[in-house]
Amino acid sequence: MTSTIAAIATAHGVSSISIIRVSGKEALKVAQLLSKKEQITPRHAYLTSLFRSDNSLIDQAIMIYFSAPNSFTGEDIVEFQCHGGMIVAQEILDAIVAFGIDLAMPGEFSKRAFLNGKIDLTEAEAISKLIEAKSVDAAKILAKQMKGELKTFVNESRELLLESLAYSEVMIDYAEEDIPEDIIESIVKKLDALTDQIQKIVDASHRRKGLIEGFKVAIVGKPNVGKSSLLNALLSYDRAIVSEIAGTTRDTIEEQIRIGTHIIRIVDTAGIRNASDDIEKRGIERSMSSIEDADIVVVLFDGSRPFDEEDEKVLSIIKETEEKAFIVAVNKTDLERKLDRGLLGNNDLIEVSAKKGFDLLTKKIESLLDSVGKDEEMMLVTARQIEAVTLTKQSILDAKEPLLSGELEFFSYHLKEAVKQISSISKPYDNEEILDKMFSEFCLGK
Ligand SMILES: Nc1nc2c(ncn2[C@@H]2O[C@H](COP(=O)(O)OP(=O)(O)OP(=O)(O)O)[C@@H](O)[C@H]2O)c(=O)[nH]1
Ligand SMILES: [Mg+2]
Repeated sequence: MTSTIAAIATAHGVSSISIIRVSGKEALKVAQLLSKKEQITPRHAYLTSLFRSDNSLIDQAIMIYFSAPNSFTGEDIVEFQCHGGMIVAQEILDAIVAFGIDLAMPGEFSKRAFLNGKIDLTEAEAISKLIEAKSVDAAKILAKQMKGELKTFVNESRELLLESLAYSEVMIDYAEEDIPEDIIESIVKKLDALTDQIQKIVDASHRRKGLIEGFKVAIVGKPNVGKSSLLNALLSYDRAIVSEIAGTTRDTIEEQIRIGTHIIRIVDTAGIRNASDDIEKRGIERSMSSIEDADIVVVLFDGSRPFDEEDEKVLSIIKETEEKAFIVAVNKTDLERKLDRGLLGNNDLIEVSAKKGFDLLTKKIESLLDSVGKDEEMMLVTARQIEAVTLTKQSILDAKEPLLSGELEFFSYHLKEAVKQISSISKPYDNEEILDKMFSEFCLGK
């Protein structure tokens, strides 16, 4: 028998209310013991006092009972909305545990919802990622996934594979007959379309990963151009040390800020130059890997100094790293201009001053980020989902060769693999271990 579990479902810290969730057979009894109410009607919000087992008062709270199977987990659930803060919710949870109820593991409520058929894995993962989402665009995409968009794609792909499989199985039974050319052609066409679609979804999901995890924006340039000053200005506080000495920043500094509807990670880096100092060299190595890791690189130049060899070096690095989104910005525009912009190539230049203003830069970053999330097309939101469709695609490709050479047993074998892989997105085939791993990444009380 599964135990009854309880957890605080809201974040710790100061808040106006906190929610405690109890799920399982004993949930109703917990509600009765805590509130001292005999009759509790499902889906009715009770304003009630809650008591410890020694009858002392804990808090006044809203209590709602959802009877199985009409609840998130499919089990009996009781939720208490109590006063917020660090203490009350913990006191209520302690009282519940004192009645012999278990503490929930992270993601255990969602796992029960899955096991009881209330949600499939794509919906569970969408819920979990929605909590982490770093942009409004991601929230929109995930809301659609929660409503079953990915589930529908999985079902339709599966149908298509099963149709081809069924045809092949029938033909195996009539081994002496040749398969009509046009039928093979139409199967190949359908399978090609599916693998193309899968590849597009995988590519888009990689490109748009930052919508959920937060895009990374790195500020790079030679020493002393004002990278750390710009970081501080973006954050509105003095996070990084700024000085007129070149080579001040030795290590990368990463912080979160909100730009438009996105929460991004902004990285200040050590100035790139031919350093002789060992520590500075290591810092510069980190600057180079920040360029690799970043979704957008802001390449900063100092407008108050003439273009020099160090600027040249920074420019050559951008040229080597193709397919990255770069923004070329000229800083210190509040000072007299000494930089010959013609030397910066054909790049669009954004003028900023860490001291006087940098609106054009934040607008440019915002528009680049918006363009990534603009079309709310479907995306895969976990490594597990990406792996499953990639394996599906591989199995379909493996199936093509034997189909063309008339080896239908092999074709069927690979197609069955593909069906198994695509189905695993909604329901994994070798259950328990995958489920435990997946749900353990969810947050507590979810
Ligand atoms: N007038 C003016 N001075 C600036 C501006 N931005 C930065 N500075 C000055 O330029 C100097 C270098 O600034 P930093 O922010 O430390 O430069 P950095 O690029 O981080 O330098 P490293 O960490 O050495 O690579 C400091 O004296 C800043 O006060 C600006 O927009 N206008
Ligand atoms: Mg610096």
